[in-house]
Amino acid sequence: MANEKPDILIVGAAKPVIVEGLTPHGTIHHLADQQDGTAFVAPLAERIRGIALVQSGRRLTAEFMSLLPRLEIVSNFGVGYDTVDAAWAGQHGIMVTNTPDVLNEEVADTALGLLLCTVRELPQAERYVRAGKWVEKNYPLSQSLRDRTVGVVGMGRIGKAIGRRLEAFGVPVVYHSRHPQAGVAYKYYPDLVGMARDVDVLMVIVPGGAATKHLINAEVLAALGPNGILINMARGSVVDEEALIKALQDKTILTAGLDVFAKEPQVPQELLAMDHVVLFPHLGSGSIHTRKAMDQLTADNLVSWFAGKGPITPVPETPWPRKG
Ligand code: 8YV
Repeated sequence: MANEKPDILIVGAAKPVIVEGLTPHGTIHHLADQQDGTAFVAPLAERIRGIALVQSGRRLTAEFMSLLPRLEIVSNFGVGYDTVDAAWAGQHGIMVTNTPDVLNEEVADTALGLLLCTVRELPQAERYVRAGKWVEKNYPLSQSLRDRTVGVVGMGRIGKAIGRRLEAFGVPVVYHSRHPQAGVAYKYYPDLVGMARDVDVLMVIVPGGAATKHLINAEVLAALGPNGILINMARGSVVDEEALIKALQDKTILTAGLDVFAKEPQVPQELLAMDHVVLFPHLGSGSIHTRKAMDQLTADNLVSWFAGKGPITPVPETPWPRKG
């Protein structure tokens, strides 16, 4: 069976680069979000050896993966893989890959865009012009980046790319992460509340998942204070959204720029009602250029695996070569 063409399941969006990349190398099945996953895989369960998880509303749980006894690899579209129970996969010999690096610069660009939009009220000013209000009077003066220090929460690959941009903007940067990062000269805060107290902007760019759930809570927001701005480029789960709404309503913090939300694509009515917050539809990596690179890497991980060459970008829970 060594040369058998693998059966590969695409869960979520059947994007052309992924379908075309995989088709010569496997038999492709497509599970769309609206279909019943358990019923769909039942007749295929003994055959499926690979999964591409692509911008899906579905999570790959232990329960779902255990329906597929021959599953070898899950290739996740996106650097964030809170969508896959990678710890369970690792314990059961299933490889998990993601799409790191190819999106670093794009997400960092968007982070700076969101920061500037929020601080300088650029979307509101644009709406002002379109509403014909400029002819009546000038748009009011905004806040500035010039008198602010940014505390980056999470100094991974994208955090570093954001830091480089902020440096070029002449904005002081400090950071918080679980451990100090080698080769990073910015001041390190082991304590997030302590950092929030010292800065005027929190830029959140940590992975999602249980370890960071509600990391940004009422206490952190209170420490950020009435001049503080929260920018979330990470995952909705990282911010306690209820606490954030309350902090914005009570003016505990000044404002927020959000690319991600707890229950996407639903955005709480309370946030929609606030004109001073800036809301993006999770578009951090969403350019044609970068999404194509992510699509390609999603497919290439599977192609490489089934060619016997191992994964290209395994996640830390499923190291390669395998340990022990
Ligand atoms: C994607 C992302 O938009 O890579 C990530 O982790 O958040 C984004 O680049 C997302 O994965 C799409 O589902």
